[in-house]
Amino acid sequence: MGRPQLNLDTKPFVIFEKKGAVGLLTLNRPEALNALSHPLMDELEKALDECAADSAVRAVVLTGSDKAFAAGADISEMEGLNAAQMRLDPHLSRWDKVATFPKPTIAAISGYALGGGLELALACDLRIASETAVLGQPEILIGVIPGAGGSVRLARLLGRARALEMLLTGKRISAHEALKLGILNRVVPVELFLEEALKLAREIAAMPPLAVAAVKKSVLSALSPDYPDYPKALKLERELFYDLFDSEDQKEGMQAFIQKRKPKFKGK
Ligand code: DAK
Repeated sequence: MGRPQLNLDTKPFVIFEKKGAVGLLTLNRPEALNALSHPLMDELEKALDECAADSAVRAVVLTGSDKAFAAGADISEMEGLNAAQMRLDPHLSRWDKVATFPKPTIAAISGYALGGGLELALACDLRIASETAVLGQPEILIGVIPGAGGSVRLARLLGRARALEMLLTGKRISAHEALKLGILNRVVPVELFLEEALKLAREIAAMPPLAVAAVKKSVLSALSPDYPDYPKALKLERELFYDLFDSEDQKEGMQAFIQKRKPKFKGK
């Protein structure tokens, strides 16, 4: 693995601030466009645990910088691993923590939300974006597929044709396209995206907590009868994702990214 397992920097990779009843979590790894490394996700997990345990926190806003919400999982940490190693890596279950978080979560997105970054936003309950946001699941361009729910959640949100177009081309889409597709709740000018998300979070945080929890539980369970195979689908996606780490194309795709060159795929 290319990157250290600990945050050896003095700055936190996740800044946790309490804004009244709202927990604001800001991803803070600007030099790598908030790529979701092990140390960053460790800190995110810890901050989420604190928010879950603190009854004064009634809603959570997850954000990045104007330039990047998050450009994906950290490719340099994954590129050399095989499928067995990926399966053993506890890092990858952290996305589930956001998806199953007991309090309402809002992603405030600006700039890049790609790969695992978009999956993190899709794991949140609501999504507010700036006009400059760029969303996509580019995993196919580096020889893999989404592994943290992207293909399953987009299929549910967008339907077969539109999800497959995004996933099979790896194409990035604008905030306005994403709004039209139903991925986002709303799009606002860049200087307002965080304030808009905090405003919505404050509104929800002011609602009765038990009712908020009940609404969230009810909506999540209301979706499941329509998708009886949802957990199975997530499991299948993850297995397919892991298997790709035994392919030459995954090595080539990720090495090419790191060496800043075009990959040559062989279908092997
Ligand atoms: N990983 C590592 N480093 C990254 C990165 C990433 N995903 N994205 C950007 N960086 C780093 C770049 O390497 C560069 O570092 P230096 O060269 O300066 O050291 C720095 O951030 C700035 O990036 P660029 O120089 O590339 O900046 P540009 O403005 O030219 O381009 C870009 C921005 C976002 C278009 C480009 O950086 C890019 O294409 N990034 C990669 C996007 C991508 O492919 N993302 C998907 C990664 S795969 C799972 C959970 C999650 C996942 C899988 C499984 N389970 C639970 C099973 C997720 C997988 C992924 O996300």
